[in-house]
Amino acid sequence: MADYETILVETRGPVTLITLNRPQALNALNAQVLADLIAAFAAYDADAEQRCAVLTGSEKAFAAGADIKEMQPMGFARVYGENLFAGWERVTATRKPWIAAVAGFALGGGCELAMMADFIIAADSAKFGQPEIKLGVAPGMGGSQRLTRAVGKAKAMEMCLTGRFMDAAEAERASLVSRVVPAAELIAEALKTAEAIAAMPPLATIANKEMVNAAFETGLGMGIQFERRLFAGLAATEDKAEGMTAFVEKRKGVWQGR
Ligand code: CO8
Repeated sequence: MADYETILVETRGPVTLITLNRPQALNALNAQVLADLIAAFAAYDADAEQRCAVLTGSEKAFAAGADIKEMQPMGFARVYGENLFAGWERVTATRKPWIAAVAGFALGGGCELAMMADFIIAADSAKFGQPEIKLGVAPGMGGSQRLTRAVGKAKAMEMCLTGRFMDAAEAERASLVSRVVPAAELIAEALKTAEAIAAMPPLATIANKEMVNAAFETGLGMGIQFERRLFAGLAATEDKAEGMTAFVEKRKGVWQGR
């Protein structure tokens, strides 16, 4: 397995566990973290044995934001000219599913990174926020768009304009996270969920992810057309034949990924 400077990567059977590991900076996201995550997610996506991933941080912080010290000297020419943050699109291009397991602070870019995941499982200690306004800026890694789509205008606007944090209970009520678990159980719960996903038929897994994501990119009619086409495509897979036969024969399906 490749060596990374700012993250730890381990595999647990078909599940890849990626842990942000810059404790001295509360996992602030600098250029090296981005490079490491791009490489780790690309390796995960390319490995046919790996079927679901979990991204997590520490007990204290999932990630406390983009690295403010790195951004401090950057003016317009660098931010715009170098297209700062565009590299995160390579993380969101991951085709296979991944879960963000969030404990502690998920602020600014940290909240935005969590929202890039297919869904978030939060520890009861989690705190989400977009406090960039206090630095004279605004979300730069998709937060103004993903947070608004997740929690609606009122909460997103209030969080962006005041920088206030949302705790785990509110995040669950607002549908920012799929569920909240005790902090001590966060990793075990996230891995258990990832294992359940990893046991699903591979092509159907990718199709389900693409369908749900299409809801954020298209109108209802086009989205339903997209779903119908992809659904029809799944009907041609061996795993569909196996899945339905296994149900009728009252046994578990055995997936081929074709
Ligand atoms: N960047 C760099 N270093 C950080 C960051 C960060 N985002 N967050 C924490 N750290 C560092 C601290 O500087 C400190 O380092 P040191 O010990 O060397 O001084 C160390 O991590 C520990 O942090 P604290 O001592 O502050 O820990 P506390 O427990 O007292 O406080 C907080 C924890 C509340 C999370 C606090 O650290 C904090 O407020 N952090 C910043 C949160 C924030 O504002 N995040 C948003 C960042 S901006 C962003 O994500 C996108 C901006 C896009 C604009 C781009 C324009 C160029």
